[in-house]
Amino acid sequence: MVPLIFIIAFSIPVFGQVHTFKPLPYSYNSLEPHIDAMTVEIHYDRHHRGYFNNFMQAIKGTELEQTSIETILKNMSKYSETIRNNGGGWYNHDLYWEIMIPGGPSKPSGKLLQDIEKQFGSFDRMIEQINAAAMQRFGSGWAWLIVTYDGKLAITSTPNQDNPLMDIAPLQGYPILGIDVWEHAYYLKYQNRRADYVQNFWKLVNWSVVEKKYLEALSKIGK
Ligand code: MN3
Repeated sequence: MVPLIFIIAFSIPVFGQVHTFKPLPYSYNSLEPHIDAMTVEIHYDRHHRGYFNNFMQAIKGTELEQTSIETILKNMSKYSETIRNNGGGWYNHDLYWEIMIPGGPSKPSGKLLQDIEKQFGSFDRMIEQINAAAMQRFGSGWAWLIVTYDGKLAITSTPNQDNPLMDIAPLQGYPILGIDVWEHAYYLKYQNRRADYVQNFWKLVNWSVVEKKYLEALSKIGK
């Protein structure tokens, strides 16, 4: 019989792991024909995994190994460029894959739909504004639908692997949907045609996941 104290001591490195690289929630070809299998494979297994590994390397031996990624992002002005780029890259892609789970409703419903209509006039007008943010982002970055800390839906865009949780972002809040507009997200299939990729992205969004994230964000800010 192994004493309990040893079980606990040897379990900590596994169960105490704050940061983990999540499996892709579907197969590489699940987003076809809108996003091709090779793009998903390279994007997830090279780019996304690379951000995670570089982030883990950058925080090795520091207290950030035990700090949630959300807390790290919210205090990003204190940390290095390497942690900013790779911590952001890891977090952003987790959200990106999660909201594209195939087979969900193609439009929001319930409170999210009501609040979209209140904030933007209609669902279609919100999509137009997010598309504009995605198209206007020069070079690499992201377009976002967020919940600001006063509980409003808003659209914003960030360069590189920044995101709206970072205290250096121009408009801050909880991201509930993000479009990756780095060329690595679309170039194999769409080449320079970012607009076509962005249009097709909407065919993949699972709005029940976005709605769940919306309600979680509201509860985090006490709304
Ligand atoms: Mn990417």
